[in-house]
Amino acid sequence: MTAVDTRKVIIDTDTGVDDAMGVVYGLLAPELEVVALTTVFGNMSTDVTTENTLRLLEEVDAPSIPVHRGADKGLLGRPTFNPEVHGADGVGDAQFERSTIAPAEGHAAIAIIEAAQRFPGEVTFVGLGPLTNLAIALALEPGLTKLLGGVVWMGGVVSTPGNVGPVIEADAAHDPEAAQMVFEAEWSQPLVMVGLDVTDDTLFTAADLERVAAADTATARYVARIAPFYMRFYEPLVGQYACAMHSPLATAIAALPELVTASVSAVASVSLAEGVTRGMTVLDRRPGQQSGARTWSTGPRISAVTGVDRARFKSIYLDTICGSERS
Ligand SMILES: [Ca+2]
Repeated sequence: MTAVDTRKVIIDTDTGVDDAMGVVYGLLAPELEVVALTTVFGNMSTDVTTENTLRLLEEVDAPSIPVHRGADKGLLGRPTFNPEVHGADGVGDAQFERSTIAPAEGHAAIAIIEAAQRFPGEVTFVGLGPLTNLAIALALEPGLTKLLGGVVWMGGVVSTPGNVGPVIEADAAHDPEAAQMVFEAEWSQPLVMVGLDVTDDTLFTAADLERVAAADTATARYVARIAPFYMRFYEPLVGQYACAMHSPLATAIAALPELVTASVSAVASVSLAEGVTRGMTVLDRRPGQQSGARTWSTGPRISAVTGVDRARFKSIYLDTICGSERS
């Protein structure tokens, strides 16, 4: 084995099934060092997502990773939850016992700022839910744009259908104002958006579940326990017993940026209007804007992922979760 350069990350999560599947990968990936987990509302209330995150750490025997509780509603309020997608407990009705570990002191937004100040330029923020905690941190410490090493976000969609509305993705829809604040910030590296364009057809299949269920690791046992409910939700949507690997793919891209095979560099904004487009991520892809021949929009560009090496990702993800050597 060759030594791997590790990247420090904070994973901000609204734990949920796919989020949990992403977090456990983050904990095991040799390229990543998880300095903290921060929780946010989204799939479920922050009480539930925090409990699920703490319980996850116990299940996979990583109880020393600090978990900081974060925002329980968007900047403009009105939280809504998705128990029909993730189960009444948010983790596939897996019936876990309550966790015995407590959240760490301090709000998620403060934890993000403190970690970035402690390791300037070294920490990547990996967002798996609404961007509320990062937006609050940015408002409290505008220098965060330079202190963080990068931002990778599972959310939004460029040119494929939405999920919680015709053109909107759940994490963007949960807090459009926060996403807009984060998009318009001048990050030291362009924000990497891992949206439905690439996550919707990256599937965890029945065969994958079978392999994970047969593997003898705590993480594999945990994933095999939470995934079935989510797979049943997705079954009529994708035409097979399988689920989208939203958060696992984003977490893996934070670890292995070379998994990205195509992306769009564009100025991005979020629709804040009431109605069917609220939360829509809008990228300026007009002719000339990409080449610089015309500057239709000004401001920081994001890098929206539109292609990934899906086979490589799946292989790495499953090997990691199952405790196998990477093939
Ligand atoms: Ca999420």
